[in-house]
Amino acid sequence: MKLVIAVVQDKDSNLLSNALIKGGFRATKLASTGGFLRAGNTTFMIGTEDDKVQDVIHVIQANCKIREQLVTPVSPMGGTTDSYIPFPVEVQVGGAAVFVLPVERFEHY
Ligand code: 2BA
Repeated sequence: MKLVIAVVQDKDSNLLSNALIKGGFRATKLASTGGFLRAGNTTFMIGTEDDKVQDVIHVIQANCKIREQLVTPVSPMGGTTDSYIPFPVEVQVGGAAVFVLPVERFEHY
């Protein structure tokens, strides 16, 4: 068994939940916060059999989009703060950051 952990954008979380249920996968959604943007995102924990991992990844890929987001750095990249004018830069967020972990033991009562 494997545990798939996927960090996705909030905008994709309902679509992904529905697609996982439709695909017969069990999932838990956690409210999370990105360390870089400090904005809300959603973390899915999906426990599944080894041979279904690729199917789960396909469902995630099909339901999570890449989006551009503007972020204003709080300090200059390595320079002095004299005359520093914060300038928004664009970063690409998503579709999803996916981790696949081995599960040593799973019990369900
Ligand atoms: P955040 O940490 O808020 O990152 C949002 C986006 O900002 C990232 O998109 C990436 O494009 C950019 N970014 C992040 N750290 C950066 C850095 N040090 N320098 C420049 N740009 C940076 P994604 O890579 O698609 O990540 C989306 C969210 O997925 C992340 O939100 C974080 O919550 C999670 N994530 C991504 N990689 C992770 C990892 N290796 N471990 C744990 N969580 C991860």
